[in-house]
Amino acid sequence: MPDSVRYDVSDRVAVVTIDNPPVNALSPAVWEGIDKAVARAVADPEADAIVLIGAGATFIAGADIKVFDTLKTREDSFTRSAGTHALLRRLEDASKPLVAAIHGNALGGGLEVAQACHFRVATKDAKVGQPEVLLGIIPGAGGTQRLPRLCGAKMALEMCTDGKPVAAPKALAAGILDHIVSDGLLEGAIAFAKSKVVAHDIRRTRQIAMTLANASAGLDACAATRQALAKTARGAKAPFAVVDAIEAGLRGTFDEGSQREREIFAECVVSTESKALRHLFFAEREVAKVPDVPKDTPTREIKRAAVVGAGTMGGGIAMTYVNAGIPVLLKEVDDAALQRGLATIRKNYDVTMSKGKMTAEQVEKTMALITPTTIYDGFDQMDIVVEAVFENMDLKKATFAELGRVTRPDCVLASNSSTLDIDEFGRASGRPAQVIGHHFFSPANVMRLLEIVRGRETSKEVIATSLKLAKRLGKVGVVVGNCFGFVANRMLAYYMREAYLLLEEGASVEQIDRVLTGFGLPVGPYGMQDIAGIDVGARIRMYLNSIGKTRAEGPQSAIPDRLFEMGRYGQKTGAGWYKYDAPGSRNRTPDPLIEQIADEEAKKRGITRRPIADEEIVARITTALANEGARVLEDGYATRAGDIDIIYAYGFGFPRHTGGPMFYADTVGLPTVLARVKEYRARFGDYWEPAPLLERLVAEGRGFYSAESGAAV
Ligand code: 3H9
Repeated sequence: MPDSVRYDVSDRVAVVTIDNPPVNALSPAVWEGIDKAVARAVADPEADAIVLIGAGATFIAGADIKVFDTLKTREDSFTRSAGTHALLRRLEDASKPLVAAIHGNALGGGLEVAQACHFRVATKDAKVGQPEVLLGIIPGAGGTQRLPRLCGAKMALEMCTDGKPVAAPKALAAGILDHIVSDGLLEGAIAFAKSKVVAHDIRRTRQIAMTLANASAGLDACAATRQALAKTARGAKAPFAVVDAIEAGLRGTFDEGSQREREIFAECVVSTESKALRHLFFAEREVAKVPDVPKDTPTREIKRAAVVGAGTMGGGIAMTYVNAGIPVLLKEVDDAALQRGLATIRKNYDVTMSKGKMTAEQVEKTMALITPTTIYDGFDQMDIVVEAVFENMDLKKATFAELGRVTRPDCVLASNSSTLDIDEFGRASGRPAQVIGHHFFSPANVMRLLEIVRGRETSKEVIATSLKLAKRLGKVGVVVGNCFGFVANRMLAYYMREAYLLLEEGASVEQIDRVLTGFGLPVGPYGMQDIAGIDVGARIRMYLNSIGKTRAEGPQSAIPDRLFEMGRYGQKTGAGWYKYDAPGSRNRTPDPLIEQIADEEAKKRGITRRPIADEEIVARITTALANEGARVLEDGYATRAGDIDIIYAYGFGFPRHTGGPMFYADTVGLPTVLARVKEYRARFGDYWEPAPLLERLVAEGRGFYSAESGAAV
């Protein structure tokens, strides 16, 4: 038997322990070990029942995701899944009560193994889930057939399409679990197993009858789920595939449903969507590893924080800290600004409360962690200060100079700047080693990305502290270099340049937004600007003009500045790229005025506007991102292509099923991407210049990730 599965007998119960750190993933050896151990227990005269338990902090977190890379074709995957299905059937057919004892997580294949056991007991804080959809696949070890038999199709559909884990008490009420053990999981599981021996009780999930009424309600739930997914899962296939598999089990027998599950799983696991999502899973774990910042770098504990500026960003950042239980001193210049900021925070919490996500008591407790102030008293007690004043170099430098005076020497001084030079803040503070960028994305209390910008002199301790803090704040921290716009906004400038030029050339605001949301973005570039504020970009352009720079090479469209001059800042003023019912309203309609302005600007630049195909919009925008991403990588401002993909997935909602802009470029094929850059150069001008890294990779037959660039999308 492999080392990863142990066999013992305790009190006439065979205990099969899975010990495959860190998360007891089901590697081929673990599958085999479980199979052999259960067979041994069935044959063991010393054992009357069997308990399956995980060593360490968890039960089983699912199949070993890396193993999916070895499945090259649909046929291969289909054939191999027959083995898994047969193995689980052998477990289920065990002639002695078989009990899964769950702590930590039973996810994916882990929950499917538990479903094939006769009973499931768990600790109160355990979680169970079918997160396969988040990896672009469906449960492939019987989960689409057994789970609906345990908890009903409606809940199974929910769990399998949103992928979110369910807490043990809820799982118990739903019938997924049979018992919650208060103390001593193993002892409790053994006692439970013995009670089943006495009662001669064995329950095989696949034999739970699916009544006509249940099947019919289940089919209704399938139809409703498909309808809901059409809005929430645009562009993704796996969520729909999982509904198909569950539906097959409602229409046919367990065996027919299982056969369909295998076919669908085999299709999904070799899809680009699944490869992209698996890539993001590992990329998200890689970002925490910064090559020159060793794992054992000392970090500072953050017990108290101050936020300077209570505007939209400052308020959201303060909420992020107090939500994580870290008290915040919130500073503004005067009482009026402070009260405005606090009122917005209160309003946000009221919305959360109205959705039932927080109780009134929780809101009061959280709000009480914010201490408003207009002076710097108490800043000498802070472990970190986050500066979130207006995006203005002089103002920020003055703030950092003050922070250098009022804080302790070991206090981390973070800036929420979205573009400006962190090193200038470092110099102004007199403590450059302590200064770092913490670029939050709006709304700061919601968006998961934290761009951690290291300055030339930022200490490794401050970087390691920031990464640890990001996790505590519930963010995905990605360390980037200090260039204008850092990684997220530097690349975004090229995305926006193309969006503006496409408009001048003949596409409409609605077409561009429609095409890009169809591609999977939550909001198109124009809708996004109307939310963020057209004035924000305009002020950055003005600052850049004043220092003789532009954000992205190429023609600078005058249209956004014309809107700015007209006071059309977006949703907040009731007009921007769209018209809104009223200032602050989200109800928008297209505005013919934009077309008129686009016509005028096109004429000025000698462009004859033309119909633009949807495909050209996607190709121009994604090519601009990949080409600039290659430059960012070559210049060393991002550590890995995966870091860029994570930044775009979490900062801008770049569709996860594409794997991010760099992975997407690989799936399109870098030769195609390079050919497009060259074509655009010929059509539009030299500002479309291939990134040297892109040219080199193509010459070497490689992609950003692999030697397999050129796979079909
Ligand atoms: C599946 O089960 C399909 C089935 O239907 C069967 C079909 C036949 N495999 O996240 P962490 C690694 S699909 C391989 O930092 P946490 C991870 O990369 C699977 N590796 O810890 C990391 O490695 P490193 C369905 C895995 O405490 C280390 O473990 N299951 C796997 O923050 C620690 O991970 C899922 O989708 C895996 N399955 O969170 C669950 N899981 O240290 C995926 C983790 O080298 N896992 N690793 O960077 C999770 O959601 C989280 O890891 C978990 C722990 C919540 C378990």
